[in-house]
Amino acid sequence: MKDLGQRVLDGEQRAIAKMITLSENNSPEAAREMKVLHPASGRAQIIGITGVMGAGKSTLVSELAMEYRKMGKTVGIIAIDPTSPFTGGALLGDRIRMTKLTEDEGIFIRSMGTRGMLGGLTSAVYDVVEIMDAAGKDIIMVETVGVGQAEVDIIKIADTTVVVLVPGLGDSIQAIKAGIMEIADIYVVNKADRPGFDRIMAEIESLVDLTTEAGKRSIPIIPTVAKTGEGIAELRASVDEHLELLNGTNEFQANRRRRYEAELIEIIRKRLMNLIFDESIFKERIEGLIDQIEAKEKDPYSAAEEILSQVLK
Ligand SMILES: Nc1nc2c(ncn2[C@@H]2O[C@H](COP(=O)(O)OP(=O)(O)O)[C@@H](O)[C@H]2O)c(=O)[nH]1
Ligand SMILES: [Mg+2]
Repeated sequence: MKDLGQRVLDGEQRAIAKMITLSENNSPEAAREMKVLHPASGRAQIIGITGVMGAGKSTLVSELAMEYRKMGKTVGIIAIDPTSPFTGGALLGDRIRMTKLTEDEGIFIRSMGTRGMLGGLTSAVYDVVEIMDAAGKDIIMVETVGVGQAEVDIIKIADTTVVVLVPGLGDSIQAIKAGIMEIADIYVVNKADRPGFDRIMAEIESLVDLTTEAGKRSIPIIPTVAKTGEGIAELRASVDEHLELLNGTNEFQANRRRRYEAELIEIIRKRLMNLIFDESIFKERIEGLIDQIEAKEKDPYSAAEEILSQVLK
């Protein structure tokens, strides 16, 4: 039997799934096999899809995946779900909806919870992108729910970020104002079949007009009806156009560098946190320090310095 890493490089679906699970569980085997994958990564085109819950992101991702399959490209999909506070498990909805895609060998889908990183992308997402990339997926789509830090984190790994908006949601413009706007390479106005479509189109158009600097690329706005596949071909063309732009300016390579930077920082952060908070020798020390902080015998900064000086010595 070949090693797991080698089987991932061969694009074996079951090996990819196992590798992702190992990496989510921070297993030492994952760390070993990830080293085998790195030389083969960095080729995939990464598309981030973000927007509020219910905007139709999963539907859009499924349709876009089928569009890329028609062109003979292989696709990896990472759906980042809000974590249930009660079970810590990812919601199953997306996965069920996507089952029609799972019979296709050219598509690999993985749902991940957001557990682990307060509001941010689950830390394993960098590994999962690296795994799918090394496994030879041409396109990797990362779907994330429109709340908080995850949206901002996604630009660290996406070549093209698609922000999905819908009519009839009073909060769409607010969501844009809250920071989604800066990360959009393409706007999609989905549910173009619904009332309020003209209004939101006009809102986004004037927003784009207002924010586009003279002589600069203005962010495309693509209307879609994801449910029927309408506008998907146009979206695909717009994503590819953006990729060409990136390639023309070496931005694609700069994105790889940003992604590896995020991955490196994440690995170090994870290892340090594990070392400090999981090792039993430190656990007792930390409990003792918290007692002292509570009793005002020590302040948190001095306590942190004590722990760090032990780790770094
Ligand atoms: N009317 C209409 N409904 C849509 C459209 N696209 C998706 N939906 C529906 O919107 C709901 C939420 O879709 P989903 O893809 O799960 O949204 P997500 O939470 O953003 O991933 C589902 O019931 C979809 O069938 C569309 O273009 N028009
Ligand atoms: Mg979804």
